[in-house]
Amino acid sequence: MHVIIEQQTNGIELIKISTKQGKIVFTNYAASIISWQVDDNNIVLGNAVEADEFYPTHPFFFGAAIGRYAGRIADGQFTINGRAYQVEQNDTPHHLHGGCNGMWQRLFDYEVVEGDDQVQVVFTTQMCSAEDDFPGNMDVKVVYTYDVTNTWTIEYFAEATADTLFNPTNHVYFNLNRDNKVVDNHQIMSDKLQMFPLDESGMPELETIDLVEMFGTKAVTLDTLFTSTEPDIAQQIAKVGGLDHPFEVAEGKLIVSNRDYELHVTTDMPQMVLYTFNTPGDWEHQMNIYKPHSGITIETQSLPNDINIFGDKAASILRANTPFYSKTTYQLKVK
Ligand code: G6D
Repeated sequence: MHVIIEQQTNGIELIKISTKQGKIVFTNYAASIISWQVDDNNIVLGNAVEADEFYPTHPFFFGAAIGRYAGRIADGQFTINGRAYQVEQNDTPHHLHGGCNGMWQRLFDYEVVEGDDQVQVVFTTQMCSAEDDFPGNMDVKVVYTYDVTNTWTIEYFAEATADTLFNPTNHVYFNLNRDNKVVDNHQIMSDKLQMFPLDESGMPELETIDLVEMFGTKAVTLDTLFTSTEPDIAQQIAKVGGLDHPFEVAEGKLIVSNRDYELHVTTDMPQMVLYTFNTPGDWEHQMNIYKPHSGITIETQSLPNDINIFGDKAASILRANTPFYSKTTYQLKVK
């Protein structure tokens, strides 16, 4: 294992880790993953060359740690212990991904811990109620481990001073294709593929669509979804131009694959949002080289807006002075 730190401007540092087969690059900006090359194929979207210009500017959450809350909260409003809170409506009229003072917009402190078969990067930051209007201040630690089995592990640790919400994720976009063509050829596979439809306001509804039953297979190609004439699916795909939907999979395990690779995702979070980068045109910038479906995110998290759906039973509630822990792994296997 080999680690190099590269300093760019704006306080941005790149942490470049390499093994015989793989190279992964993280940055202290939003504790982001910037690139992940296995056999010289980069499987994540990002920009290592101009990271210092790119990351503080783009609006797509590339590879960023997201928090306090991944996904939308309807109208930015929620109630905990009978008290109503209003957080930033940065995705009018909703709250999205922790708002403009969220984890995706800050420089983290970090420490590198080198072992024989793995390297860990321990990122830390503090979230303050005065900055983002969520209740309580919170210490957050995000630990990335990269090892010789081509596995990237994310562990989240947090503790808050008041009852609050915490629903972290990572917004990495994958594209397993060597030629970087769109991800429509990627397959999603699990014993259970339950898709949560979105209502008119973009919030998940609880009557899930069972894709395994609908398509009679545990491995569904994205193109099959995008061109499906099943009314329930066609309507959902048309609504957002692809996938931007929560899924529940069997035992938190999902495999995303193309002809050459299998990405094995394992999580202890209850759901995951699959987003196929449907509207990259929203950013007019010379560094925007993306087209719709250039990548797919697998955002392991609890259901967006869960606090307004399940109330006191929402998985995203974190009680005061109670440690939070969650783990997600992405392992790349060459076929
Ligand atoms: C997210 O779910 C959201 C999308 O709707 C948004 O457009 C994207 O981040 C940038 O995953």
